[in-house]
Amino acid sequence: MLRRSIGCDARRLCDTVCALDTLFPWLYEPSDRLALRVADRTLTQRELAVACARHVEALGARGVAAGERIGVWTQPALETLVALVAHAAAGYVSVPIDPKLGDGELAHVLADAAPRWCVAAESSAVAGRTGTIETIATVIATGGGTAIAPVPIRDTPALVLYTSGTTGAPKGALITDRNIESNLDMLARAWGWTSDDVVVHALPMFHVHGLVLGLFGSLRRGGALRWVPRFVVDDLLGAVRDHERAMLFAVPTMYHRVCDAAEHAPAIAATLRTARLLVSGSAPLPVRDHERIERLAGQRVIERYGLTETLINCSTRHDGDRRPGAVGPPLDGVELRLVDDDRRPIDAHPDAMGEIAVRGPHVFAGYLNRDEATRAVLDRDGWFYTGDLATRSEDGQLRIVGRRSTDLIKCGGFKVGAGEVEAALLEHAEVSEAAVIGVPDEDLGERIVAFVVLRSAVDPAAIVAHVANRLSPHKRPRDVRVVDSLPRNAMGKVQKSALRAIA
Ligand code: MCA
Ligand code: AMP
Repeated sequence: MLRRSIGCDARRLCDTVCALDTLFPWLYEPSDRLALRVADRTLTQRELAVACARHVEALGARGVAAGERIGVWTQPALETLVALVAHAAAGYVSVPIDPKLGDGELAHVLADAAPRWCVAAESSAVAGRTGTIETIATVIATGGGTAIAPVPIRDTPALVLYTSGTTGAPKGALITDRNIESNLDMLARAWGWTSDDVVVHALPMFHVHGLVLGLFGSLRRGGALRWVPRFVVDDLLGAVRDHERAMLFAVPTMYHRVCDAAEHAPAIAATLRTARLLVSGSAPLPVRDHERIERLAGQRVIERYGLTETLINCSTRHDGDRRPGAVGPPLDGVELRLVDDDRRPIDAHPDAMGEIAVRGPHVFAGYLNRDEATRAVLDRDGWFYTGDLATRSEDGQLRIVGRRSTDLIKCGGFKVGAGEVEAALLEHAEVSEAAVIGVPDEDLGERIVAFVVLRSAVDPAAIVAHVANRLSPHKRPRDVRVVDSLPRNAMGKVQKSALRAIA
C-alpha cells in the first residue's frame, strides 16, 4: 500500500497520484483552501485529507477492507461528508441511507445491499435500527501523519444508490468511479466549474443531486461545498450570500419556494443576483418559475436533466442559450437519441417525440442483484432507455414532455413508485384495495394521492402514518381518498386515468 506523510512527502506523492488519475487529486497535496462547510463547522482541504485518512484507518482497524459495501447513515453533519469522501477516495463502496427511512424500506436496503458495517455521525441514532450490522461512529480526527492511499479511477462500484421503479421495492443502482469522474468532468466544461466555485445546496446526501454533483463535484474541482442540511429559504440564501462565486444547486420545489419568498423580500432577490450560477434539476422546472427567477435574480437558470442510473445527460451551458422549458443539448461525451416504442431511432424527424436513450461512460453498471431489471433498461450495445419522453429542436435542445410510465411520481424532486406506496397501503389490515397517482402540484411538481377501499372506517391520518412507518416521509400520500370501489377495466386493471380525472 502506498502511504506517505501529509505535507513532507507531498510533492513526490502528488507526482505519483497525478499519473494515476484519482477522483480528488488535491487530496495528495492539500492546501488550506475551504473544502467543506456544514452550519458553522468547516474543513480545509488539509483537514479533510487528514480526517479521511483517519477514517480509513479506523475502518482498517475494524477489519473493513477496500471494496466492501458500507452503509452511510446520511445524518446532517460534517462527519457524513467525511465518510462519503473517504470511502470514494479509498475504494470503499458507500450505500447512502436516508436516516428517515421507514422500517420496511430500511430492512429492504440492508438485506439487498448487505453491508457488514454502517457508519454514522452519531451511532446512537442508528443503534437498534441496523439489526446485527455493526455500527462505526465517524470521528473527525485532526492529527496523524499518513495520507490516504491513492486509488486509481476504475470501472468498479463506488456507490449503491437506491431508486424507485414502477413496481416492487427500490433497486440499488451501481455507480462506478468512472461514471462519477466522466460525468463531473463533462459538467465542469458545461458550467465553467472551477476551484473558485462554492456549491451551496440543501439537498439530501443519499441521491445523485446532493451527493455526486454537490459533494463529489465540488471536491473534484478542488472547490468547496457549503451544505445546508435542512432546506430553509433564509438559511440557503444566507449561505449563497457568504460566497463570491456561489453555484446554487436546487430542485424546482426549492426554486418555487425561494421565488415565493423573494417576491416579498427584496434582500432575497438581491442575494440571488450575486450567485454565479443557479442550477435546477431532478424534475421539470415550470416555465413560469423559470421566468420568475429571471425577473427576480436577473439571470436565467441552468437546467440539467439526469437520472440516478445515468447521472446527468443534458444541460444548458453557462455561456449558451438558457431556454425556458428546455434542458439543453447532451453533454459533450454523452451519446443521445430518441427512440420509438420498438426502440428504433427516430432522430431523423426533428421535433418528433420519442423516448430518450443515452450511452457513454456515465451510464451505470447495472442494478445490484437485479440482472433482469438491468437488461430491461440497458441493451447489449450500452444504450440506456430512460423512460422519459422528449422532443429535440433543430439546434439540439431537448424538451422533456412526459414519462412512459405514469406509475412513476416525481414529488419535490424525489422519485416515488406508485406500486411501492400501494404495497405499503395494502399491508394495512383495513385496506382492501389501493391505487396511487401523481397529481400536478405547483409547489411539489406532483403530489401523491392515494385512493383506498376500506374494510372498516379508519382515519386517513392513520393510513398516512402507516405508510410513513414503512417508507421514507416523502413517499407518504398527501391526500387519502376513501372510495367504495376502484374503477377497473374489463381485465380488472385499475384505470388510473379515471382516478386522475376525479383527483
Ligand atoms: C410530507 N410531510 C408530511 C407528508 N408529506 N406530513 C404528513 N403527511 C404527509 N403526507 C411532512 C414532511 O416530512 C415535512 O415534515 C413537512 O411535512 C413539509 O413537507 P414538504 O412540503 O414535503 O416539504 P419538505 O419536507 O420541506 O420537502 C421539500 C423539499 C424536499 C425540501 C424540496 O422534497 C427535498 O429535499 N427534495 C430534494 C429531492 C432530491 O434531492 N432529489 C434528487 C434525486 P418535517 O418538517 O417534520 O420534516 S436525484 C435525481 O433526481 C437525478 C439524478 C437528478 O436529475 O438530480
Ligand atoms: P431519479 O431516478 O430520482 O434520479 O429521477 C430521474 C428522473 O427525474 C428522470 O427520469 C426524469 O423523469 C426526472 N428529471 C430529472 N431532471 C429533470 C429535468 N431537468 N426536467 C425534467 N425531468 C427531470
